[in-house]
Amino acid sequence: MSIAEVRTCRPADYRSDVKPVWCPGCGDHHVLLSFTRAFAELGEAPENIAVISGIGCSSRIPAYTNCYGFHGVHGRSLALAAGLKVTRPDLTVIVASGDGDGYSIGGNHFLHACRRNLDMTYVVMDNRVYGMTKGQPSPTTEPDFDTALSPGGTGLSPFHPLVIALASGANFVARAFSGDHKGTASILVEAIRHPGFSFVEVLSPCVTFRPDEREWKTQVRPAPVEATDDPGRAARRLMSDDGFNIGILYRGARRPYRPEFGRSRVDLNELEREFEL
Ligand SMILES: Cc1ncc(C[n+]2csc(CCOP(=O)(O)OP(=O)(O)O)c2C)c(N)n1
Ligand code: SF4
Repeated sequence: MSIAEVRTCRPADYRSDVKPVWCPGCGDHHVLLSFTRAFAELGEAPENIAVISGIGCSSRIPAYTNCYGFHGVHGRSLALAAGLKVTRPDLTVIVASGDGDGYSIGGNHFLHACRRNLDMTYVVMDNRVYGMTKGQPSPTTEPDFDTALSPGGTGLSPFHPLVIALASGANFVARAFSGDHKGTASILVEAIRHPGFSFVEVLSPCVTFRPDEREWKTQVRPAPVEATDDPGRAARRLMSDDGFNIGILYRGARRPYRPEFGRSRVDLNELEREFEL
């Protein structure tokens, strides 16, 4: 888009008039602020951006922006977004999800979206719990999460989204913290600008069902190392960190999937006629 077409550049210009219904203190309020800050910094007009989501508290985010939005069905945001990006490659496509939506029911789409490497940005607001449905453990919940819904803890190893993204072919991998909304906005700007499938995990506390996550603000820290273009090195770093290093971890150079790769070279009407009895 040319500079002449840039019409808005204040974060408030990207907000809709719908008031968020998130609990007071929910990290997702800050993620919304980071979205609008990032859009303003990019100078992209709202009608050139599409925010696509599934279902969950985090997935309410499209309604709170004035960009194009689609609040889809649980776990299917990436499939929806892929269809949109293939059809409208000119749009900036941002996909918003939660750890339940994106890693459980949507887990298979996650793998293949990384592999497919369409030029879009996937933001997962990870609160390590199913917030909207009142606190069930999610794929990223710690094994000792001991509640009435998971007595004695789950005893299950948490899913490692960043390592899985790297192994599956994501072209940009980063971790952010919602409380650092300026830092999150900068990471989002880089993720959106980076060609191919960019994955940003945002640690976003659920203060209602995980009040312990209020402590995250004392646990997060800038990653002690620069981003690498070596997925193996990035994966080794991730396997040895405690999940609280914030920053861009990996910038890859894989060529994004271009929609024209899949375009049929045959005339479909002709093909249909061939099969007519
Ligand atoms: C097919 C289907 N299964 C289950 C649900 C119920 N459901 C709605 S939101 C949700 C969990 C959302 O958790 P997460 O993605 O972590 O988002 P959060 O609410 O924590 O932001 C579930 C299981 C649904 N809406 N549709
Ligand atoms: S239930 Fe948790 S995730 Fe949902 S709005 Fe409240 S604090 Fe946020």
